[in-house]
Amino acid sequence: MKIESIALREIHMRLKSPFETSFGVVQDRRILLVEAIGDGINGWGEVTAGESPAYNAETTDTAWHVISDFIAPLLIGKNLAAASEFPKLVNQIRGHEMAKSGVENALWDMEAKLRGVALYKLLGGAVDEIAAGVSLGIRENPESLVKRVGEELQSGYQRVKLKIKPGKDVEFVAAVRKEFPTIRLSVDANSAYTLDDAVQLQKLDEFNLLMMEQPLSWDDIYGHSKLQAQVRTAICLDECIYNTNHALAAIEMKACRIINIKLGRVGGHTEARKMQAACLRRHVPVWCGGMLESGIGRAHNIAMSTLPGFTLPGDVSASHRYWNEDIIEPAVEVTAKGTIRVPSTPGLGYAIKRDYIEEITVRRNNWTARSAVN
Ligand code: OSB
Ligand code: MG
Repeated sequence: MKIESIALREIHMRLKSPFETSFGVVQDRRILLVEAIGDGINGWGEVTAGESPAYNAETTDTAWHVISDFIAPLLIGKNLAAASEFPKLVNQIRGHEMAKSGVENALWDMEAKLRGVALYKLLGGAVDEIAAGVSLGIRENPESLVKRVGEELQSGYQRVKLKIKPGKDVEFVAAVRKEFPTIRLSVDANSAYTLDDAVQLQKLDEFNLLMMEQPLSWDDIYGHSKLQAQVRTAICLDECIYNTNHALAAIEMKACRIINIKLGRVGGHTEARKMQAACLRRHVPVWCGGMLESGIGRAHNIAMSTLPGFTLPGDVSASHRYWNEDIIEPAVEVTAKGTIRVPSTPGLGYAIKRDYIEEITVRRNNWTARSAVN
């Protein structure tokens, strides 16, 4: 797989409605797309960094910098036997998992197309349909949240996750649980609590939640082990886990009983597969998290969710929940039973709407291998 050309671009997309988490509100997304070309084949990846360093340390702009000044110059002109060789190539670059993931995943799409197989098959996925869930932003009041949950359930979604923060937690969860006593329900605090809040978090135990996601600090695995000993609800780690070693430390420390795998946060498909396999061996369920992705990131999430071990519904939902117009065709849709069918054509399996992408591109950077120019 000769990497003859790399194109990095920033696109602007507006979410249909603002999404509020404990760390802020977002509506206007600044998304980086990576297109890698070689051997007459192209592949697409998406950088899932946020606009500000509030979820993790990366941003759209740090990823632009790291890809432009470090990753692309290393990769251009290289001949890789497989996309899984990419992490070794960029090993000298510390951190910046989301920047790396955007590039690596483009190579996975490219490799799958070169081999003429669907990406999910190349990854080792064994199912052609995945379970879909939704993540609901923080709301003004419990009534409007309950109404929204009802609408999502109507669409078939198999699990509902509620964003919470101090002051907007127990009352909201109680209202939803009262209206929907048997649904699969979870909460996500995005690091909004401290160990001093253990008594408050214990109150969530009565609602039979599937999990509470990342209640404590984004980098504190040890703190979560202290909390997990004090709550009955399974803790799921998101922000804390950016490689397989972190996952193993968390499992050994009993800091969580479930792990959320996000391609961007862990640096791409290669590390995600490794983590998935390590968790499967230890009987720790995993699921695919979301980062308000465009269709390209979503398509990668769908492919990853087919791997064994992804036994819980992910935050992978229909395109139209996020965007008036997605950048892939067909848009991602959810069946009445709350599943997403996995496309079987080579690569990501969706058509890329290049004209629309051009329209919403605000800046670009291109690299071409020297031999390709001559
Ligand atoms: O913690 O899972 C999270 C969105 C942005 C940043 C962090 C998170 C989220 C979500 C949205 O929960 C999931 C989605 O893409 O629908
Ligand atoms: Mg989360």
